Amino acid sequence: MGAFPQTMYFVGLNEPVGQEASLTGLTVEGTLPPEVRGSFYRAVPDPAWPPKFENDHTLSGDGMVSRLSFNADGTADFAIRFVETARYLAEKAAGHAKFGKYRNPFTDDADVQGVDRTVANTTPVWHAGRLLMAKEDGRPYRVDPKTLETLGSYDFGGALKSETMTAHVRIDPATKELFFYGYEADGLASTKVSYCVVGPDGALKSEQWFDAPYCAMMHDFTISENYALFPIYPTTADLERLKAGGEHWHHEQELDSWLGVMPRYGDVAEIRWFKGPKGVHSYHMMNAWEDEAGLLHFDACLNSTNAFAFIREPSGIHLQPWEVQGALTRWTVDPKADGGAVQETVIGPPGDFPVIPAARQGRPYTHGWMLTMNPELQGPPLPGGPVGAMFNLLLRLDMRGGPPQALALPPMAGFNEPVHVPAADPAHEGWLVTIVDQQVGDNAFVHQAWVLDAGNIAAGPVAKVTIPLRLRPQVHGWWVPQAELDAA
Ligand code: V55
Ligand code: FE
Repeated sequence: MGAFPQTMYFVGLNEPVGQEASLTGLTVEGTLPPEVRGSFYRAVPDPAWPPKFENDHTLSGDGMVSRLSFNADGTADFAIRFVETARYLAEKAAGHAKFGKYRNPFTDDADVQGVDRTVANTTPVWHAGRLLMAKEDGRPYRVDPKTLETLGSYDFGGALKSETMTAHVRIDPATKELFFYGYEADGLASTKVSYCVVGPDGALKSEQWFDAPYCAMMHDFTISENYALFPIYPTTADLERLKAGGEHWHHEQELDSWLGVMPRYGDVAEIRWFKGPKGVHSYHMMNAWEDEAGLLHFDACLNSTNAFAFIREPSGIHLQPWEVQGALTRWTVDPKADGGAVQETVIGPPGDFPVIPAARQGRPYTHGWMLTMNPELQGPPLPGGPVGAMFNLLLRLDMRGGPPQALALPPMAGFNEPVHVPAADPAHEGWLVTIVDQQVGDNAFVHQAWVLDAGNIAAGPVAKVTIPLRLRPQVHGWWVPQAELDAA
């Protein structure tokens, strides 16, 4: 078979690695806070084989699950393995790619028609003692949290009807319930969306289906204490286009966005649709919460269009990356109203990968962290990731309006999405753990895990671990405290 395409999705930091590894006893430099004991799981797309199509991109990469464990003796372990999906195994048996374009099974080899084609590459989700590797186009794969061995496709013990579960779930900090949804729940380009609640014991308690206003890429959603909120942005799928061998997604700049709101334990028939601006798009929401007056606030990293060039370009939207406008944006609605328009307020800078403490999920919150591009950087950002440049500024935002705090990286270095680790003292904001990639020479990279004081990120890392391997950029991560791993 051929080589990987020499496009930005497969060169430099994005060059496929495909190397499974297990390292123990790595040195932790600095002072590791005692609370940072457990495992940081990461989902890393990494195509095992050169793609069938030259225009392939990051999101099709086979999922690898990675674990960075902080041990009792002050050392760290690192491991990474492929998720052995049905697709990965079929291509491994053949010795080359058999599945075609991103989310277009009509472009697959005839002999793999009907084989589960998800790549489980987006988020490691930990709930009720199970680790699931999720991607929005299919059901998750369960993996062993210790060995990272693949245990198979997961359907909640046969209970789940939906063919999909997205990679963005929400866990209520009080009830420990898992809230999730799946779009294109009964097939390609369908408007059917499943909405599910899983008990703290891991049992699927409810699954309801509703129709979205149109078939949209519903990458993330939110819950508040009393509501479930489903944003719809106009990145849309079309079955005829797929049958003709086209792209799964086109962005439609002239189509309305929507926010669907329902009581989180209610009936999907109660969903009220609030209208947002035309053409906007968000991958990730920071939080949703209710104020004392009963208004519902929905805080998202909103952009003027889809952030991914490989979605914009086939849609006829030709923009340079810096022409995409963005801001952390609040949509406020009265959940008791019968619909209407969202009230929009800019509350923060452009960027993505918002993080809050798990304990503030769905509640009013005082601080959030996110990644952005440093407007003052005197040198190039590090090329990599699905957008083409890695974020190089970490921000701590004061949601009450105080000034932000920032940690900047030098040119040719980038942050992956941090995870938040709570501190024992509730007055302490906890810790962030993030992988920092730095280019140090011609196709030479250093990858380190940094542990930061979440309340004082500007001080830089309190501890660092160098991972002596080539690492591809992650998508999302998850922190699992050691006590939860021991109990599972
Ligand atoms: C995203 C990532 C995906 C995907 C759809 O980051 C959207 C957004 C890694 O896979 O399939
Ligand atoms: Fe995501």
